[in-house]
Amino acid sequence: EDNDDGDFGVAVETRTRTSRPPLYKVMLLNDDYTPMEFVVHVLERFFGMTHAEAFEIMLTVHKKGLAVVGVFSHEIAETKVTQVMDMARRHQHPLQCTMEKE
Ligand code: NFA
Repeated sequence: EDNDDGDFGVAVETRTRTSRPPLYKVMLLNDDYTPMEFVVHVLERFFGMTHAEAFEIMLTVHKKGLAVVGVFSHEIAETKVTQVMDMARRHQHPLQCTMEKE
């Protein structure tokens, strides 16, 4: 028969680069009214820090105005921000927690 198309059928695989999902910095902001012990408690409770770690980060926020307290996926970061803001509101403290794409 006369229907050979000459294709040797060599497989060609092209590499596809897969990007990681973006990460978000969760930050705590200083204010003049939230008690230091409350901030330490929040950092222990929602960010899994030891008391010593939490105290150190709290002091950084107090002295520098803000600090990154963790880096997470978008959904986890949003949950952390909500947990901190709800806790602060329940205790009537003006503590602010925000997130920002890394
Ligand atoms: N600046 C607050 C105070 O002197 C403590 C504080 C630390 C508040 C970190 C917010 C964040 N009581």
